[in-house]
Amino acid sequence: MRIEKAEVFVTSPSRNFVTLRITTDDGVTGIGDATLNGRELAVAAYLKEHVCQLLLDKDPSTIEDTWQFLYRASYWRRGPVTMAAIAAVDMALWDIKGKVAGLPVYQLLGGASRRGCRAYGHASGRDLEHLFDSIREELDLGYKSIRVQTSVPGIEKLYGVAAQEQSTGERYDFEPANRGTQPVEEDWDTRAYLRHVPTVFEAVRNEFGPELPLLHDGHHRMTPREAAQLGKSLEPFDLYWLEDCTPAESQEALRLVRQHTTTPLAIGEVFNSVYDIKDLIQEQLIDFVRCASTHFGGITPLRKVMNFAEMYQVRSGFHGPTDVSPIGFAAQLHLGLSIHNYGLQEYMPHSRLTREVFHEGLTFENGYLHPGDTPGLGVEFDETAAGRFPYDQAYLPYNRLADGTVHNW
Ligand code: KDG
Ligand code: MG
Repeated sequence: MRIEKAEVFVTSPSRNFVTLRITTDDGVTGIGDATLNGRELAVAAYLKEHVCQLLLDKDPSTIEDTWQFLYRASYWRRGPVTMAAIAAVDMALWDIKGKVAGLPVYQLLGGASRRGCRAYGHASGRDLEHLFDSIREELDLGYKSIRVQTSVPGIEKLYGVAAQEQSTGERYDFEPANRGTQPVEEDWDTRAYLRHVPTVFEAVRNEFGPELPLLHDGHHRMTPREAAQLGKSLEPFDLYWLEDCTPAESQEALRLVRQHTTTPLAIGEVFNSVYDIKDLIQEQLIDFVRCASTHFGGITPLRKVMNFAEMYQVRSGFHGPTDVSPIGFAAQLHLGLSIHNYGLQEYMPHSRLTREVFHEGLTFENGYLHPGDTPGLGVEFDETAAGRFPYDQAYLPYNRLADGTVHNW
């Protein structure tokens, strides 16, 4: 069997997605996710101009070799654009292998290690009343673990706090990439944040009791000392994890945080390579790997990292926002189901329009996700539906401090 065609699609059903479709000379197709939020066309061009032609006439069964070829032969390794492109090829080849074998991908990865993958939902609110309502809505939907984000007095616009009420059903709006030619500016004040967040977790614990696993995302905004302070002040509220407390480029930052707090730490959604995370795992500076198959080079390297992490009791917590397409999401769900050291999966259901283009096979029942038993990844890409939603430029928002300085987020 040989690869006959490799095509790239950019479509925007609610938000932009980049999809690679590989077709074999036997007519088998495989699909992969190459979406890089806010920089989509760079990956589409990388694939179209530099990768697709390299795939033609190759044997689609050689997943490891193709991965190594794309990674090593380019000389320019790593980086989000390169690794999202390689991820799409990797996923498409696993999809093909599963279809040829007549097996869902998780079976090819060793079979299921659990009945389903426990997922966490997103709750947020501009005040405690709205936050509590939001948590109750998530619990009603079946989530058994909840990420809590909150508005902060003194900060006007804050990323991750729902722009609209959840009951509209269009939940993708929680993490908006704003359409337009310029990113939206938000504001930030670390001292106000550090003062307010522990009071919110105290209130949530008092309202919902000690059992419910609670998570929080710091979006890379703190210095190591500030992150240590937050981790310490959240200890009485027993978080499941504190995510991205410091800028992710600096692995040593987490050493200082770790020395000062027992709050579990999660990081990795912006990582693209095993080299970004290996020291964090080996030195046991983190508890959860937040990498996403889409931005990490696909199933192949993420599986290696999780196997390595198993030796250090570090578990998965794969990034699952709506800018990971249903294909990328399915890819990491198959992996999550198969590995021993599964932790928790972030889950934000895709919008109705997204699901018109990507027909998902997953189920979400009683708080648990399952990728389904359709051969391959279990997602179908509807090219005709995709054509109805042309690319629409969008940017993530960003932060400035009170004096106008650009801040991390
Ligand atoms: O594209 C960036 C978003 O996916 C990210 O900001 C969402 O932090 C996020 C999360 O944890 O889901
Ligand atoms: Mg995050």
